[in-house]
Amino acid sequence: MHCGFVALIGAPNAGKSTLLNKMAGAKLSIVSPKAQTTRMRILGIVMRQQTQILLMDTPGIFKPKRKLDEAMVSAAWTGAVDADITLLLIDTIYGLTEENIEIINKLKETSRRIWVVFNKIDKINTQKLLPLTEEITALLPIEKSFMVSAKTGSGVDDLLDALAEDLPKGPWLYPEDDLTNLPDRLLAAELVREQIFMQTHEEVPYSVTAETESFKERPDGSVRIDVTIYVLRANHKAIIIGDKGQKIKMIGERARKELNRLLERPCHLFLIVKERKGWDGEKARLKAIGLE
Ligand code: GDP
Ligand code: K
Ligand code: MG
Repeated sequence: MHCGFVALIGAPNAGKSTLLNKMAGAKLSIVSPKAQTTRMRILGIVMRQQTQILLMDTPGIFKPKRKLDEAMVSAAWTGAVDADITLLLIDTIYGLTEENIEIINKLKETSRRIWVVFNKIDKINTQKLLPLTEEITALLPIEKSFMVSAKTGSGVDDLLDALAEDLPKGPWLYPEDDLTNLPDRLLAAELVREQIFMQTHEEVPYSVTAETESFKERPDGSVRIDVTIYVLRANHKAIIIGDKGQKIKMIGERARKELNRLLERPCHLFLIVKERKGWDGEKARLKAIGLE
C-alpha cells in the first residue's frame, strides 16, 4: 500500500480545479472562468494501482487585498507545505508570467518535491513548451514535467501513473471508495456559489458567500437543502435576485440539477439572499467555508 498528499498549486485560472475533477473522475471542485472561484482546500481521493493519491485543490495564488483573500492564499500555501509532491500548474496559453515567477520563488521555500504540469495543451502548439521548460528549470529544481489538457483529459493518465509509482509506502488514510473529504452540505453551498460565479459579473461573485443552513433527509429518499447567500451590498442582493426573481430562479435550478446528479437523489433546494456587510472579515463566515 502507498499513500500520499499531492498539492495543486498555481495562478488563478491555471486549471487546478478542472484537473482535480478530471483526475478524480468526478466533479468535486467548482470551476469557472473567473479568478478565485476556489476558496478552500478540497481533497480528491484517487485510487490508482494500490496507491491512494490524496489530491489537494487549492485557491489560486495572487496578491491578497482583504481578509478573505489572505485566508485563501494562506490555505493554498499550507497545502504546498503539507504535500509529499507539489504539482505546479502552468497555463501554457500565458507561459511564464510575473505571477508564476513569484509563485516559483516562494515554492523554493515551501516545497521539497516539485513537478511541473503544463496545462491547456489543447490550445497551444506544444513546440513552444521546450523553451518554457528551460526557463522554468533555470529558476526552480523540478523533478518531472508533464503536458496535459485538464479539459480533454489528454496526458492525465500518465500523470496519475507517475504519482501512483512515486508516493511513499503507507496505509490508506481514507476508505477506498471515498471520493472527497467535502461534506454534502458544503458541496451544496459550493454548487450555489459556482452558479453565482457563472451567472453574475464584475464584483458581484466576489461579494458572495453561501452557507448551508439545513440539510434534511426526507422519508421518500429526497433531501431538502436550505442555503443562505450572503452579499456585501444591497445592490448585489438585487442583482442576484434579478427582475421578478428570474436570476435567483436560474441559479437555483442549475445548482439543483448538479446536486441531484452528485448526491444521486432528488434535491429540493431553497435559496435566500441576505445582505451582510463585512462578512468577508468575519471569522465565523470564513470558518464556515473552510478557511480559518
Ligand atoms: P483554477 O482557478 O486554477 O482552479 O482554474 P479552473 O479549473 O477554475 O479553470 C479556469 C478556466 O480554464 C475554466 O474556464 C476552465 O474550463 C478552463 N480550463 C481548465 N483547464 C483547461 C484545459 O486544459 N484546456 C482549456 N482549453 N481550458 C481549460
Ligand atoms: K477559476
Ligand atoms: Mg479552482
